[in-house]
Amino acid sequence: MSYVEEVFEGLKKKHAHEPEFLEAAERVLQTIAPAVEANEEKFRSTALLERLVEPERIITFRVPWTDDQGKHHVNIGYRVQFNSAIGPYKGGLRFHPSVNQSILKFLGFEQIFKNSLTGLPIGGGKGGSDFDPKGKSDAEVMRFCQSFMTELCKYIGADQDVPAGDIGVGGREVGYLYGQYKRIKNLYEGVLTGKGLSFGGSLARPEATGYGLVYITNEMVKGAGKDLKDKVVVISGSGNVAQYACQKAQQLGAKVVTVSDSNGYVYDPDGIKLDVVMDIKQVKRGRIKEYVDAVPTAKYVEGERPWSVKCDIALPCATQNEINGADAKTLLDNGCWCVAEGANMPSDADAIDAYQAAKILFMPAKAANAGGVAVSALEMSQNSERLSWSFEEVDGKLNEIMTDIYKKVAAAAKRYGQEGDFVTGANIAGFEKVADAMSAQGLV
Ligand code: NDP
Ligand code: 2IT
Repeated sequence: MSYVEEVFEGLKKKHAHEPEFLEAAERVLQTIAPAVEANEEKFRSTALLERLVEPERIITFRVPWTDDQGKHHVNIGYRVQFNSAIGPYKGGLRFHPSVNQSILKFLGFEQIFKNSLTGLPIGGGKGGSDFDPKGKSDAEVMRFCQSFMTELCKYIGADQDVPAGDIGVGGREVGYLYGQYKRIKNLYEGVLTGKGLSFGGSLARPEATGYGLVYITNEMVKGAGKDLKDKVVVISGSGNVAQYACQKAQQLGAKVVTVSDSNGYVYDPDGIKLDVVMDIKQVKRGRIKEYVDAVPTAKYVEGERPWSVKCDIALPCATQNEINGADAKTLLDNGCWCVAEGANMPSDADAIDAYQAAKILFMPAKAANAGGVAVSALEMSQNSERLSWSFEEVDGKLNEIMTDIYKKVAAAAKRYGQEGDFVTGANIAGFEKVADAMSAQGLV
């Protein structure tokens, strides 16, 4: 058995009850195999892969809070501090009822390689809670965030672990979390990113993931001798990533025809009106079906995802495993020739097999959505030097970083004889830097 297979077999035995984590680990281990084989002796003798797949630390805690009726509730809070070889743990917090240790380990594991690809000094982590912010009042969300941070603050810090947003955690939540951290620790430091502009946030952080996704998609499309002008784009989700992916795609001349949420999708053949989406999601905190109230010519399809809509480019921006093999086949049958992942692990293994068999352009999440965490790292830099950069400066750096990631990923794929296979390219390019740092730092 190869070293990579051995490590994966061991992982399956230890963590049989963590399907999402095993799925992410298997895919990474499989694709980095050629890079591991090139250094097998050294990696095996230092148990490098065994260390890579085991988090440095997982913190789990209870989060008690009271609702507006005075009823008491308890949720579970987590922080997975996966790998600090190249910098402080860095990664978002997810508040969603589906959150469990397996999902956070998969996200934390992916984050290691994503953060490495940005070229910035950030390690990998992820956290969150099974708390459901949907339908909760502001006061309830605030009390929950305060309780969550009362425990989490013991384990994080500007040079230790810097959380940010993810599903269910946006500017409002980051604000409440930051306030409570400062109150308890009496420290005004950049311990969270995605902060408001009045207290140390970075311009262009809200836009960063969606913009970055479109910047790298544009590079990949240009690499194939095409452009985004007039291309039909299907987007899933209608949250932070989806909204700004839609905005940048439209600015580059593409026509975005769908957005969705967990209840269904909207198809607007004339092009999605982003101001309507933003009003529903950012102001009213409503459901995407309300779109058709404002735009009666659009269609709302309840209970389905948008993958049956004919498109050139698909940008999944909602959640993991939202495109399965059958969905991928539908996309391909309808002529889709490019998929780039705004969400983390939105395509399942069958879907990726289908894209690769059809040889379409495919950029996996850890490269495609790295713009968010990259600008988070730029927010950390601004906080350290106690300065704020202009929107143009941050956005310009984001564009450079995404272009650089595209080049790195394409070059690594080519180096291992897999030209155009950006899955292999992203995993190997991300892995190499982390492996180098881990090797240099000894058995820790
Ligand atoms: P938001 O909470 O802002 O939006 C999430 C969107 O996805 C909502 O439209 C939500 O619908 C939908 N969604 C969530 N869960 C499900 C589900 N189980 N089934 C169907 N739809 C679902 O989150 P973000 O936009 O920040 O995150 C979206 C994705 O992007 C996630 O995979 C996240 O990990 C990833 N990501 C986010 C980054 C960031 O900077 N925010 C950076 C890199 C990746 P509903 O309201 O109905 O739940
Ligand atoms: O998945 C991700 O990269 C994020 N949710 C953003 C993490 C961050 O620290 O900005």
